[in-house]
Amino acid sequence: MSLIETLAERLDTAARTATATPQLTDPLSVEDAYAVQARSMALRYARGERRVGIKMGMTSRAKMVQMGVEDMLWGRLTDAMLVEDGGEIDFPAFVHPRVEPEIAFLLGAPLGEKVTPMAARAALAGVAPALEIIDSRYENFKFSLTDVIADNSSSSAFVTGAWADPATDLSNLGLILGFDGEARQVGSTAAILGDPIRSLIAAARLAARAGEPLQAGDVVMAGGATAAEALSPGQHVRLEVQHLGRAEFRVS
Ligand code: OOG
Ligand code: MG
Repeated sequence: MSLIETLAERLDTAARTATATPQLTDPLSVEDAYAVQARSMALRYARGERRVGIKMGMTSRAKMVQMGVEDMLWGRLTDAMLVEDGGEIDFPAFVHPRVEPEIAFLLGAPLGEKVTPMAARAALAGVAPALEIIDSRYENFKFSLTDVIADNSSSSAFVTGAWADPATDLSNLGLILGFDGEARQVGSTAAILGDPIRSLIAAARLAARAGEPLQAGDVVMAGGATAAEALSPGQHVRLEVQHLGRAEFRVS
């Protein structure tokens, strides 16, 4: 078995069994790390999961500072990661889950490698407040850039609120992430590359270059607008985004 395959299986097993694994010791290029990610996703697809979109990461200063990773990255989302708005996540199914406030885009048309902000907006069918549940498979949630890319950029679950008018200006909307009615993070969508639409444009470019261009029906998660917060059983998590609405879930 090649190194890429061995690492993909190791990370897939860590995710499936909710067991932390040590950081990778083999020196990987960014390209190799994405090859590990693609291979680990192939294992999921072979078990019947379906790719439903992609998530962007490290698109805000707050996330870069919290994780010590400065480069934008991306990962694949599958139908098995989608949690219904108002639904529940099962705490024991995760290693050490955290939640972060995001914006989700729903595409109504494909997007190619080079798109203008106007073309990106025109391709949208909806925008929504969204919560990403990230769960690094590495011990202590510590990783290098290539470690986290290989680990599908910590993707584990996501919740999207009701889809709102895609013409909504997302450049500076206030947001509050709350646990049990108490604010934990307060921020603005402006933290996401100055305007989350830029994250969508980057997603279109990266997905096209990887040979899987964004399609109608795909969901794109723009990346955390604030630092992520650790989850514990029993919590009720709610995100409110100005003019857009809310998204929520419970941790069981
Ligand atoms: C890596 C994933 C980053 C985001 O929104 O920036 C990410 C991590 O922080 O574990 O999802
Ligand atoms: Mg995220």
